[in-house]
Amino acid sequence: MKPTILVTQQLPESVSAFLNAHCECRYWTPNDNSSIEEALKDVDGVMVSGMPVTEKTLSKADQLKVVSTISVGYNHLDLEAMKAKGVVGTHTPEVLDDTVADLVMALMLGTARRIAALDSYVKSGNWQPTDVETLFGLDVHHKKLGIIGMGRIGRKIVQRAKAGFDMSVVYHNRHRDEDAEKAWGIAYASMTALLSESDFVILMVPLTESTYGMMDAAAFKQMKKTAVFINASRGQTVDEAALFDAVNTGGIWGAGLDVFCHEPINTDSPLLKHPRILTVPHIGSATEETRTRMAMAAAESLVAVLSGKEAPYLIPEFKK
Ligand code: 8YV
Repeated sequence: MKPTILVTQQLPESVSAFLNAHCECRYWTPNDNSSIEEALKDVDGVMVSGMPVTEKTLSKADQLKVVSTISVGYNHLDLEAMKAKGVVGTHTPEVLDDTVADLVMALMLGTARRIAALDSYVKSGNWQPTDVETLFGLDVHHKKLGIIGMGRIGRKIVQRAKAGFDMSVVYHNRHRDEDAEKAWGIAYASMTALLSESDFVILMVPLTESTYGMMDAAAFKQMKKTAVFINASRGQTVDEAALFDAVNTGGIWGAGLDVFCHEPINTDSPLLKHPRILTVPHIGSATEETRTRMAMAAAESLVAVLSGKEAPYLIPEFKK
């Protein structure tokens, strides 16, 4: 008999076909009449994306064996509550690394060269030859890049920054990575050195207790006035009021943001009003190809767990 699973996310056809071949699929969305707790009552697995999975969510999930999230980040999953229920978690690292690194480069270039503001300017019909100087941006090439968090995505950013833009790169990480230093010609730096020396500071860390709010007023104060801050990790790693203040008072030059403390961000947020803050709606991995790869990776991991096989992408905290 096939296992029963709950799908809480729209999936590409190829992924639905794969799941249908291996499982009885049920579907649930937050607009349904039944609660998620009820919907999870008698299923063996669940596919989620950003949906929080808490102790309450799992309160009736006595048959559940696996939560498979279509994301590399898993801060929305309560791992302890899952362990208490004997449920394992899988996620989707690797398949999105290049795509997120591409978006980070786009944010760097887009912020430094003011692409969104200039697009609006041209389309406004107010293009004046004399305005040009006020629209000047900053160079990216040959600058110093500081990456906080040197995981898989960090390495992909390094490749692009080095090969494409001839940047010098420093990084800060929980663990020093001497292989990466040798392979890519990058240097380890303390947080203080990285913040005070870098022209572009990229935050690429998972959201944990120790990274929550790590970019605060004190951190922004250490940055150069000409520096650009980029965040494509999780919004809660940044004190948004401090970031706005830093850009608005000239403490730093600008910021490019893919992620926010609350998503969708409230349209009253001052972050959305500043011309040197570029924003996109959490689309780091959102290309057709990569989102399909992520959904398939999540589906394969879910089916592997339910077939008693080793899941390709078990969340590290569940590895023996
Ligand atoms: C997800 C992401 O697709 O993978 C992650 O951790 O941030 C995105 O790529 C997104 O979180 C889905 O909600």
